[in-house]
Amino acid sequence: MKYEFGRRSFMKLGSCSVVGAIIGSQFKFASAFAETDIKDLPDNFSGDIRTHCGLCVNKCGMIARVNNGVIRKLDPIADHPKSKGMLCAKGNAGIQTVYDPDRLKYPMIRVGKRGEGKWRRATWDEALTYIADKLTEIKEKHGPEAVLFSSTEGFQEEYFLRLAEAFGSPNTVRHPTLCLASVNNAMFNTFGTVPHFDLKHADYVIFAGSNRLESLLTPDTVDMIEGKASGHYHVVLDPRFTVTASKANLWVPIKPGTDLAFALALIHMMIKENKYDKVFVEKYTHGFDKLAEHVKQYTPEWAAYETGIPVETIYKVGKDFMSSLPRSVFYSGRRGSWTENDTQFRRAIAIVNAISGAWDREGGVAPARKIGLGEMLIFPPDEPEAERIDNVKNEFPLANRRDGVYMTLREHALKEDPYPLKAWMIYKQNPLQSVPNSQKTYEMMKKMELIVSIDIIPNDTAWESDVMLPEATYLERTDPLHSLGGLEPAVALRQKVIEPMYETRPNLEIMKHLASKLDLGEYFDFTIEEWLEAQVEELPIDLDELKRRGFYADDKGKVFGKTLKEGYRFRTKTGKIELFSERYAEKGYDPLPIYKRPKNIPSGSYILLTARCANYTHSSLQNNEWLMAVGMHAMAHVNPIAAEKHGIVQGEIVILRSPYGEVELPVYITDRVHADVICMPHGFGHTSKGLSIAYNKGARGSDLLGSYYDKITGNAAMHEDFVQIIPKRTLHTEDVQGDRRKSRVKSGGITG
Ligand SMILES: Nc1nc2c(c(=O)[nH]1)N[C@H]1C(S)=C(S)[C@@H](COP(=O)(O)OP(=O)(O)OC[C@H]3O[C@@H](n4cnc5c(=O)[nH]c(N)nc54)[C@H](O)[C@@H]3O)O[C@H]1N2
Ligand SMILES: Nc1nc2c(c(=O)[nH]1)N[C@H]1C(S)=C(S)[C@@H](COP(=O)(O)OP(=O)(O)OC[C@H]3O[C@@H](n4cnc5c(=O)[nH]c(N)nc54)[C@H](O)[C@@H]3O)O[C@H]1N2
Ligand code: SF4
Ligand SMILES: [Mo]
Repeated sequence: MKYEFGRRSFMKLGSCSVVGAIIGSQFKFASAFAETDIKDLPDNFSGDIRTHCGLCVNKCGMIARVNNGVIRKLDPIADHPKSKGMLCAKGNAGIQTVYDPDRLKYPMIRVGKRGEGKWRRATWDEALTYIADKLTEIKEKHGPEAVLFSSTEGFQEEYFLRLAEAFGSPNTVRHPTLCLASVNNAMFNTFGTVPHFDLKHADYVIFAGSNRLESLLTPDTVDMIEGKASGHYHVVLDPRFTVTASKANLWVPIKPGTDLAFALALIHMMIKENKYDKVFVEKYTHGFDKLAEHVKQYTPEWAAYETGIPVETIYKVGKDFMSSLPRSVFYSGRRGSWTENDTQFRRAIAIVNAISGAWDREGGVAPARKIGLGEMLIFPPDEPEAERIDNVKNEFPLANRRDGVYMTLREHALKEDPYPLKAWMIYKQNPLQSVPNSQKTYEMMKKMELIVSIDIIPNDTAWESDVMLPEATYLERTDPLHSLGGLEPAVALRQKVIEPMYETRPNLEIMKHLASKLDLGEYFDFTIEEWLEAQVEELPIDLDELKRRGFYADDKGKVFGKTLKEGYRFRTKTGKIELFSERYAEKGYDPLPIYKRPKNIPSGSYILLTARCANYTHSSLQNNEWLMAVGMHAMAHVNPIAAEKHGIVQGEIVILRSPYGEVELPVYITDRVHADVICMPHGFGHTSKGLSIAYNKGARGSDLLGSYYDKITGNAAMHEDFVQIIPKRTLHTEDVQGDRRKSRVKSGGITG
């Protein structure tokens, strides 16, 4: 399929930033249907339908403009409390998700060797019979625990997890231990809840990483933009000069893995200078004296040495943070899969916010609200008999058991410890890209007699499986309601805006059909409409009204202070905000965060970082032609000092080599990246030949990463790896993207 204007001219509109609205209006919609057989398009509807985007975790509210069964345009819902009028570039380009000629259209059964790409089209009945027979055989021989069910969040994920439960397998593994398990654990064990940040009203915000203008998160992205526009001060600690850093008042290019030193020094300053909120600390927190004693050692001078940040900058941030209290916050971040000590870093962030007096106030950090939903009364499956293969209960006693621990689960599976895994059911996940150390994932796949992937495109992992099952996309299916928690909560309805194309089906239909073949039909004895009716029961509006509005929000807005009322008990061991974590102490973890210096960088090597770009979600959207047209960014970002050391020139192809693998990438030399670091974008380098656009563009980070993880939560530690850079002495033929921001930045400097 051809797009009608050049990549370069489109890039001028602004790449790697929030350019959604522009994209939506620039493209000729007719181009979306080239090569799609018109007879496959249902033509049963014209009009606007309110629904929710499904292209990343955010679930932005949107309006689909449909004409004669064809989606013409996607627009944001202006007053949606979660997305606040935002529909990002990806959201706008979501039409292409439906009309991508490469999408999975029919159930496919592998005929050649795994990964060879030879498939035959099957009917649903045939494919599901094939899967059910194999699963039954495995269950009889090895028990239901021999089947692994892995998945990533999504509105229909609960039906997948329900099938796992009904089947009797304890082995579910979800995305949190690749993502935010450390953040959640640290927040929960400090506050008894995972709080949200009022970025719209906070006068002073410190972001560590948390690249909110590229790694989009609603409502935080919109709130921070509005906060900035009204004059708030933002500090970004990041080894890269990100778009977020470029809009901040101060960029602090910190040495990776040393943020805990910075946070401890901030606590040190707050206590030493008596700028913490004494009344609050006295009344609501536990363990202050121990904290004060503990942080005496962590001076700004010491932190300057560890982090590479000039000591004056640390003092300046500390002073400004303290003088803006209580409207100063240290933002928690989302992806905490950084280092082996990440949970302790997030604990230090929690402690800053706990002693600052910003808790549960406007412009501070507060518990999320959630709107209650009714529940469908259905038959609950029995608890699985077998213990989990990853032994989370004993190895990570404070981790979420149902989420499992990806990194150690794979080790257990490889060693068949204490039993083998024989089948792998995958829903909405691409572990070959998203789990570090792809070599080990391939090894684990070899152990499997059956691999099934339920996806919408033949992504890398699906391509290496035995059966690919095509789910209908988020625009073609009606999902269960979701109550989106936050400072301004909402109930989101995703309803189909067109009929499912080809032979795709919503996951519920897939699960129902498979369950009936496994003799588990009784667990799925309901329809999506019945499910919705049961859920909507608790709301003050009925389902028809909800379908018209697309979402429900109460009129309370942001509510602060509930936890400050007399007699409130925090859900921690002591009932108070725990500066000193009693649960950590009980389980043998450091109850106060202790700094651990990152490993020394071997000579000639660099810390590998993988980063997101606003135009892609992980490894999901690289086959979206509209988004690829905006700019690919699949380059190794290298600091000029490193480039000079290795004699590398702009645009040259280099090999990045780690102990686990090597990849080739063109180089982009820029002082926007710390001299100790090589950064590559996450989610590129697809090996699936089923993806005609994404195939073999860029490289996969998972091929270079090892198997490190955080000891408290098991969260993958993706910034513990080093790579060598080896020039190939060949030039990349495409133009290297111009460094438009260069003149405004100096490495190690301050930008405003
Ligand atoms: N466009 C887009 N948006 C997304 C997603 C997506 O795939 N695409 N994914 C969503 C999901 S699931 C998540 S979890 C979030 C993730 O959102 P974030 O938590 O923001 O995660 P990242 O973008 O991975 O990392 C943010 C920044 O951390 C920096 N960094 C790396 N190491 C260090 C360090 O040691 N110290 C400091 N201070 N900074 C460091 C990186 O350079 C990077 O710029 O984004 C969400 N939003
Ligand atoms: N190197 C590196 N690795 C990382 C990260 C990183 O920054 N760097 N980030 C980590 C983080 S924060 C996270 S959350 C994980 C995410 O890990 P994954 O959840 O594996 O993320 P994706 O790569 O987006 O893969 C999602 C898959 O779901 C498919 N899909 C999309 N929509 C649908 C749908 O409606 N139905 C079905 N059935 N399938 C669908 C997509 O085609 C894709 O194959 O990755 C982690 N891995
Ligand atoms: S892809 Fe963009 S529009 Fe869609 S949910 Fe995510 S942030 Fe929102
Ligand atoms: Mo994530």
